[in-house]
Amino acid sequence: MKQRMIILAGILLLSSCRDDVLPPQAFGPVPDETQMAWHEREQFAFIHFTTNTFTDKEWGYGDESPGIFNPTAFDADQWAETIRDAGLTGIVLTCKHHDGFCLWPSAYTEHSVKNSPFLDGKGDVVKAVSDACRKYGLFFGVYLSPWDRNYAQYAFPEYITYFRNQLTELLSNYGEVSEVWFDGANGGDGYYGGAREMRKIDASTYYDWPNTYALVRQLAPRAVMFNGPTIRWCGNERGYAGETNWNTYTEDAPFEGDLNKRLNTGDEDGKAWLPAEVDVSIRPGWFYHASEDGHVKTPDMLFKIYLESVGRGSSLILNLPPDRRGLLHENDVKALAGWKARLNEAFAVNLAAGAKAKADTWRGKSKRYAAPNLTDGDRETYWATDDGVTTGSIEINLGAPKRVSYVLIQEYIRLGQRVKSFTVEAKKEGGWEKVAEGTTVGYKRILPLDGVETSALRIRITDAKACPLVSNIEVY
Ligand code: FUL
Repeated sequence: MKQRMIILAGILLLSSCRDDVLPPQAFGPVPDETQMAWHEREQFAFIHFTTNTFTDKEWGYGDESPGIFNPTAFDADQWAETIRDAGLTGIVLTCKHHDGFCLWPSAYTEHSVKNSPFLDGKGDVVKAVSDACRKYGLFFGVYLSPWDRNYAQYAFPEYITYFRNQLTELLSNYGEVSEVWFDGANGGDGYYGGAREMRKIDASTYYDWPNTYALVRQLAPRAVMFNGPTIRWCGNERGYAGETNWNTYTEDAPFEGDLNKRLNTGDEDGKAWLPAEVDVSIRPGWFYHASEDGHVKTPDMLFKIYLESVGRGSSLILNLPPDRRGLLHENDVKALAGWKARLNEAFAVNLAAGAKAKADTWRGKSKRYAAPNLTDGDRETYWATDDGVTTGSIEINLGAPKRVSYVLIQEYIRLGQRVKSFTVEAKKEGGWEKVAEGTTVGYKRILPLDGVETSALRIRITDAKACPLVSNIEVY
């Protein structure tokens, strides 16, 4: 009898483990590995530093003497340490802004640090910053302005070779580069080797971008390209992604209307995975101006930016402009520390970690796609529904009544972005009460809940482009 029981239990166990449920197929465009790594970097620093720092300008004309570039207490370690401590994951440095001045001793121009008093012309800001990034565990990225107001041949074919030579220097001599930032600005007039004139180019043809992108792919295969083929601009410089934010976009679709708004929300049925990066400065300007020392964004303002960028499925690039000493200013350092404290406080204890999760439906009734995957802390496991099922309801049991201020949801975007709308409900005496709702989710969505008291939350996916795949739910 006992033996029969054991055999029966064995058969039952085997049949419950037998799992021939097919995994969901990718739906629409999906991120490649470089884009996936970019999503996971979440928030990072931008550094704007050049002769503008010393002329008090935002856009140098290109006739600035390299002699004015002279930071007196330059310390890239101070930047990197501050940035790491603020929870930022890397630095993208303006190696050359529109004025054409190079922060590294480029072999192709005299307009660089090599002709400045900084370290007697022996300095290399790009090297110092890339070294500091490695030392503090940060990724390193380069901004190389396509528009160059110093170079005599700008607007002529020769400049394209010059631009690529400089890109080659940056991508060959400073270790791994994870992001290349191609600014879209093209103002027209400039010094241009003394010509001092207006030069117009057709940005869509002049730069021969496909070949430059190929060069980046060859020299820095793991780098994403901002305002290029892998990352799009979010359409504003005020620090927010669209409340609806699709990672998909069709670059060459005929379009009339508000392009910046479209960049902000993406295209629901876009042909390519082209997620939006949110660029914003901690100060009103991109470069340091002493007159803006009193206008550094507060921790609360930065926190709001975080919720509306990273919290809407984008990555945030927060600009921190070093001052004339070559240091991040005390006010900026303080604001960053305050912001980090604010983040630590808001997201201190994940009330959903290991919490019981159940769903009204899951793929093939297989354990592999069941609700416990949502709270297991493993981003490679996910809850999924059957093909053709585009709604579903998930319940997270918090054990006891808790005060909840944020719900964080992540889609398993490796197989495409799917969720179109969802609601969050809190369990109340009389039943479920809707406390928040959203449209897209994407890599990460954070919804503020206003401190609701509840012992359980229900997340209902109310519409999706294909069967939803959700990898993670956190509750704070
Ligand atoms: C803009 C530039 O013109 C600004 O100076 C700054 O670099 C910003 C990030 O992008 O297009």
